[in-house]
Amino acid sequence: MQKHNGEKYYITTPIYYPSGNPHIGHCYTTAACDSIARYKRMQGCDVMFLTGTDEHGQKIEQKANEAGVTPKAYVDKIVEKFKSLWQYMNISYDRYIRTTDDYHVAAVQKIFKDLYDKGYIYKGEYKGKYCTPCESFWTESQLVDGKCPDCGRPVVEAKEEAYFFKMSPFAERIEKLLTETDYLRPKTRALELVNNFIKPGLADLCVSRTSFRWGIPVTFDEKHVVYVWIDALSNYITALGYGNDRYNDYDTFWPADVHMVAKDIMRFHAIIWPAMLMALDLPLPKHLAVHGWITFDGKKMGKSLGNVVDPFMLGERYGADAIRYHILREMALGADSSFSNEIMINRINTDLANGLGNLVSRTVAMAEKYFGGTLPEQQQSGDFDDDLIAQATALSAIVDEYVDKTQLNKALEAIFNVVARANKYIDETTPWILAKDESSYPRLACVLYNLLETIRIVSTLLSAFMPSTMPMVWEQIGADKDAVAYDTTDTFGTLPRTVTVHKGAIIFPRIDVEKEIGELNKLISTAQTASAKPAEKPAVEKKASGAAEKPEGVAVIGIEDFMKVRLCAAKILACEPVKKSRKLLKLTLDDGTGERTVASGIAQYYTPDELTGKTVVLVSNLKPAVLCGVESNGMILAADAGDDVKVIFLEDIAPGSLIR
Ligand code: ME8
Repeated sequence: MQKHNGEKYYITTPIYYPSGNPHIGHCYTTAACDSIARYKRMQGCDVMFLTGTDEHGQKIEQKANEAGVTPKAYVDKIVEKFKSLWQYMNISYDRYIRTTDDYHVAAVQKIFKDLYDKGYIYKGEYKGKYCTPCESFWTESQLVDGKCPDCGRPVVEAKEEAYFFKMSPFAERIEKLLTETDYLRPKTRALELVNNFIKPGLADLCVSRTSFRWGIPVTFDEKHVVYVWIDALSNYITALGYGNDRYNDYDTFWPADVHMVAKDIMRFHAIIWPAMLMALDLPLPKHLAVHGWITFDGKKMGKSLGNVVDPFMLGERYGADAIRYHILREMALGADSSFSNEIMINRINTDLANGLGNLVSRTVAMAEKYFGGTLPEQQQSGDFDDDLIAQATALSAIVDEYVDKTQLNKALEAIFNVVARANKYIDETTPWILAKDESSYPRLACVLYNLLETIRIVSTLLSAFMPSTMPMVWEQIGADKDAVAYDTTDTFGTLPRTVTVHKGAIIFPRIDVEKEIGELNKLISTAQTASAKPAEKPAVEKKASGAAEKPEGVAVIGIEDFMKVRLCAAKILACEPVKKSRKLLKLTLDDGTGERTVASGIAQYYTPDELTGKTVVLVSNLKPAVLCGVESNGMILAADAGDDVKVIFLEDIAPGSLIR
């Protein structure tokens, strides 16, 4: 149990581009930071949680021109949408920065000038490949198939007078930061950055532009505006008052504890931001947590797909907390997470309606039915209590650790393991049988008390993740404010023995899966039609006469079906035969996010030694199955080579890397 007594804690989301409406991808990072901020406040930290919008740049200027309004009028409207979404999602940010705010503008001008005066910014001419949507220049070697490595869109040649930020003086320190410290999470990404960007020689960064006006003017050369990253990244310090008088929190909160971003902007936060801070002689942030993308039909959820999975629409149907829970539970740090309505609805049903919801409603209903709502004083402990109590009181320490590691899916998994344990406890103790015999009432009261205490602990910890619904749980279990303080979560016995419960509404109603999917599909196809670009001709039509024939009897599937299969690299950490089987080997795999077990039918073709240490292709989203007593979580790919079976081995690919 951590108690922080006012210790400072500073967490930030990226500042989002208000070039289109916020979507579920933005919700992920923001809900994740919000949950951490709330958790840290519960632990007693003095938290600063910053979010905001990154409002300058060519793309916004273009969009505003298209809409026939000024860039400021354009962003004002969208910023309102971000703010109302955050309100709707119950995001408890302490500060919202807009890069068009005067204090930020003045501070960025000062930072730019300081860097120039120190000799880290110089004037040159930029020639290169430029991705307009990402506002990024790329070197030839960084392009993927000639296209932008971040978004996959075409790049154009660009050339203009520009100021540059010298990166090379910081290369060595940054390499050390990435490889020798805990700055970047997950660490597996460090190698990729070092190999792709640092080893080939860090290119200087273009930091001003003359070809558009919607930016912060460079004070000493007014035809230039500050270009993207010095403006955007500085927000993390200007919002605290660095370089301005608007706030006075820089000394209190800097360096940040966590910057959270997705992998699209990892490079800027892992390399450029530390370099800027080094150049300014400022301390570096403690951690950069990089998560993957929420994808839909295999594509990154982005503005064009935004209305297909509109967070307001989902929230209206299931409640903001259910959405928060689903996205936080699905995304493992570092890996992508494919958004599917079906998985979301099933998860809401399984974890929230059947798991937590049922636990609360059953317990409260039994307390009302058997004791009129108020438990009697006299109680008696018995079998199964110790295990439940041990698991419930150990939970906060586990959640603390996962929150500190920004592994929120694991924190939620741990909490729901205790929910499952409590539901099992009901089956083990059979309160309905105890209720038949008056002499068992003391035991029955004890069972219900233990359940209420477990619900109290679980819901207190969950309130950081699902802040709207947990107060409804507290109301039902008769817990007042003091009973749901974080520092009561590692002990049993906080609720009064004679607690009174209050039956209330069902917190998470069960969803009729089939009906709901039907309705959602209708909504989605309407949204897709509305946002559809002219349809591409089917691939088969484009093929010349040499098009490959598919083998007979093999169904053709669409890319959307293939994309449902999640393939990733996984390293075999250990391997052993399965006792009851001649065919199966039990593999322990590192899938980039943690360990998992897979049973594979290759015992006749490989010895454990031949497999241990190798990296293989894992189908990581197969439903778990129990094979000869081993729970198998996925499948590894192998080729059928006639009489032989050959596992597909990968070389130099980090566990967790997606394969498609
Ligand atoms: O990059 N899945 O703004 P942005 C998960 N202004 N997270 C996603 C996501 C998805 N499909 N799509 C977006 C910018 N995000 C710059 C940042 S910071 C100094 C400047 C989230 O509007 C995720 O956090 O493109 C990602 O890094 C961020 O939104 C990008 O937001």
